[in-house]
Amino acid sequence: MTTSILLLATTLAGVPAWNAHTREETLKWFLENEYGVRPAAAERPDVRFAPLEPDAVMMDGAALRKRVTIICKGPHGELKFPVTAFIPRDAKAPVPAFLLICNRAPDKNIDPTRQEKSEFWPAEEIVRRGYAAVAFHNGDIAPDLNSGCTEGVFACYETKKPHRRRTMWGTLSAWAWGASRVLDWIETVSAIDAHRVAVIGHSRGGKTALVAGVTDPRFAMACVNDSGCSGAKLNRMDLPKSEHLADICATFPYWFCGNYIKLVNLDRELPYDQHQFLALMAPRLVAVHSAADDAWAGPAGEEASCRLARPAWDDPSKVDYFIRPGKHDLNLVDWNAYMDFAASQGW
Ligand code: GTR
Repeated sequence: MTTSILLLATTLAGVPAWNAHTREETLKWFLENEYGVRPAAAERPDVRFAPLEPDAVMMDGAALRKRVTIICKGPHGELKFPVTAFIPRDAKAPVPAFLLICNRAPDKNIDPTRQEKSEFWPAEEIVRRGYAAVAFHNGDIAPDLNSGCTEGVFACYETKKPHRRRTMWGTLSAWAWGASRVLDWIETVSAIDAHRVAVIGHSRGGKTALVAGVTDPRFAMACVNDSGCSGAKLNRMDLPKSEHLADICATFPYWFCGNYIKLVNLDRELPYDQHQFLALMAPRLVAVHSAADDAWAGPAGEEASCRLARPAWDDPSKVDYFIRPGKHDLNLVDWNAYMDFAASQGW
């Protein structure tokens, strides 16, 4: 016991306080050095919604399915992407919603027909518990490829240049931007309470859910699942089997802005650490989940990050940390825990 406390104290030596800088300075640093800065036109987008199919009663009468196309017009082009929502039909008042950023095959995981069901998006169970289940596919916003920064939403808001600006938004920021456009639509749906929308994602989607929550204060909750490096995980805690900045920048440099590469191998000397990004969710709700066998994501680093960020909230119960047995995944155990947390907060 004493040894483990000592070990923890040594590994976490030098972690900056969550409030080492002002909120504005902290956000600016994370945008300019990690996730990138969106162009002004993308922050004030021209958005329209068009029905994709007529509304349909589904799930044996329990849900109304809405499908829309979200259309965003940028200075250089137009982006259109589909969204599916299942809304409980028996609610007396507008319901809270969980908005999934789906980073897995959409036909298998967010099937609007419900012929294919997956624990990654247990829409029937979400509806049964009284929440709207909303989902879109990250690849419809920008492809998960190193060439992606010239396609999708980037092609609408950026001119094609041979080199990316050092602070140009990466794909995590682009996918998070997509979640905000879905929230624009949710604000027009009277059956959903737009003041109680949780943005949720797994792994790269979990990092994205955190970026979405931090950059869009309209999200009342962020559910950050197995997000690991550049998500909830603290960089300072050196967990040998976990992903480091050198790994993530070698494989997925385009998820970030160009400046991030400069921080490779500085995991333990950075002026900021991820708990300070997490703390930018305050005073809103945040739930961070880990899986015990997910060494690559570094569960201990995700837990420590929550512990160090928690003082940013007057009410520490608004930061939930949960770890379940098993591997890297988003499954029904996670969903039930996210929904239990939402219910515990009166949702
Ligand atoms: C891994 C990556 C992680 C995580 C994961 C995923 O390969 O190194 O950071 O994002 O992919 O999204 O499945």
